Amino acid sequence: MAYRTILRTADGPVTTITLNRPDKLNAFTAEMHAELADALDAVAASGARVLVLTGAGRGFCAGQDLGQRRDGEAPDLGETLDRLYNPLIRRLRAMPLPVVAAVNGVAAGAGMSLALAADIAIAARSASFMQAFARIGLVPDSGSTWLLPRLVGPARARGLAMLGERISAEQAADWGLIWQVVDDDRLAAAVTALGTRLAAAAPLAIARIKRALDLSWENTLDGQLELERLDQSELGRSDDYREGVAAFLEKRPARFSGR
Ligand code: T3D
Repeated sequence: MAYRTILRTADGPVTTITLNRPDKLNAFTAEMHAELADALDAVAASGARVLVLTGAGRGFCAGQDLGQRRDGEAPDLGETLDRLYNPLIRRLRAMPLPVVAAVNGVAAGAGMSLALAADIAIAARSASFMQAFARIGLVPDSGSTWLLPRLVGPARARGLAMLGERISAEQAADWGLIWQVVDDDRLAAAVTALGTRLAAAAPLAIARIKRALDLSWENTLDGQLELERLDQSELGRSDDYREGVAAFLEKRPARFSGR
C-alpha cells in the first residue's frame, strides 16, 4: 500500500511510523487510520523488535481531524471509536514488541491518548500535552479515561480531563505521564539510543512484561503472583533466559533470539 498520510521506515530491528499531515498537526483522518492499520500489519509481519511512533513537523498528533466533523450533522462518534480508534489502541497495547512514542510536538485529544498508550513515551522539551476533548464537548477517549488516573492519580486526571489545559512536556514527565523529556535537538538521538536498547532486550520477556503490567490493574495481588509464576515458568525454559544467564556469567552482552 502506498501511503499519503504516514511514513514507515525501518532501521534494522526498529521500525518508525511517522504521522505525516504536518499542516494539520498530524490530526487523524479515516485515511490515516487505514494506512496506520496497514503499517501495523506490516510491522507485525516484519519481525521488527521495536516500533517508534512520531509526528512530522511541529506536532505529534492533534487527535481527530475536526475538519471532517464540520458539516453540522450529528455523527455517531461511538461508531468511529468502535471502528477506528479503539482497535488502534487495543492493537498497540497487545503488540508483543515495545512501542515508543517519540513526542516531537503537541499531543492533543486522541493524539495524547496515542502517546499515553505507548509503552514508553519520550518527549521533546517543547512538546506539550492536552486533553482537548472537554473543550469540544466530548469525554476523553482512545483509552485516556483509563490511562490518565492510572498514570497520574485521580486528582490530576480530573483536572487534565475537565480543564483541557495544555501542559508542558516537563510537567508531563514530573507527573509521571511520560518516561522522559529531552532537549529538542536531543530527541532523535535519544529515541535511537532507546530503540537500540529495546531492540537488544529479550523479546519474550518484553511481551510478558507488557501483558503482566496491563493485567495488574484488574488482578488481585494473588492473581498477579500466579501470573508471574506462570510467566516465569515459561520464560525460565526459554533460550533467552539461558543466554541471559550465560552472558552475565561470561561478562558479555546477551544476544537474545526471542526463543
Ligand atoms: O470524531 C471522532 O471520531 C471521535 C474521536 C475523537 C478523538 C479526538 O481526538 S477529539 C479531540 C480533537 N482535537 C482537538 O480538539 C484539538 C484541536 N486543536 C487544538 O486545540 C490546537 O490546534 C492545538 C492545541 C493542538 C495546537 O494549537 P497551535 O496554536 O499550536 O496550532 P493551531 O494553529 O491551532 O493548528 C495548526 C493547524 O493545524 C491549523 O490549521 P490552519 O489554520 O493553519 O490551516 C489548525 O486548524 C490545524 N489543526 C490542529 N488541530 C486540528 C487541526 N485541524 C483539524 N483537526 C484538528 N484536530
